[in-house]
Amino acid sequence: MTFNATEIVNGGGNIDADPLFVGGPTGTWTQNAAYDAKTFQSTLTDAKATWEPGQLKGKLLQPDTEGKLQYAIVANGANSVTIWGKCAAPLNGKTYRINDCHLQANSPCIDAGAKLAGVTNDLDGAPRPVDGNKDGNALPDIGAFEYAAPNAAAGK
Ligand SMILES: [Ca+2]
Repeated sequence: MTFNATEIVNGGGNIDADPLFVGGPTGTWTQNAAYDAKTFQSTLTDAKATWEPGQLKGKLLQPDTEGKLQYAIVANGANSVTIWGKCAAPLNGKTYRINDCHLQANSPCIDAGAKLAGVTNDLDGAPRPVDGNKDGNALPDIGAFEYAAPNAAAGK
C-alpha cells in the first residue's frame, strides 16, 4: 500500500525524504547473546567497544545488519548492551548497528508534524513542540523525538 501527500493529513508532503536520523555506532559481536529468562532481557558483547555506560539506553539495536529485527536497548556498559527480549540467533562475528532516531539539525522532519492535543513531551520526556527551525513558530517534529536546537523555546 502506498500513500500520496494529500492522503496524509497535515503531513506536509514529507513522505519520501530521508528523515536524517542521528544514527549510531556499528561493530561486530565477539560473543553470542546471553538471555536471562527472569528479566526477559538479552545481553550482547562487543569486547572492542568503548561505549560510555548508559549512553545507548533508549536507542534501538539491530543485532544483525543482514536482518531487519530491532530491539530496544535497556542499558549498556563499556562493551555490552542489554536489550528487551530473547535474542537467540548466533551473533558472534555478526555486524550490528545501533540506531538513534533523534533528528539531525537539517532533518526535513523538524517542525513538519501536526499538533496533537495533549501531546506535550517526546519519548525522552523533553517538551514538545519546540521551534526547531527557529522560524518563530513551535511545531511538533515528525517522529518520536523533538529536535531541540540550541536556545529553542518550547510552546511558542
Ligand atoms: Ca519542532
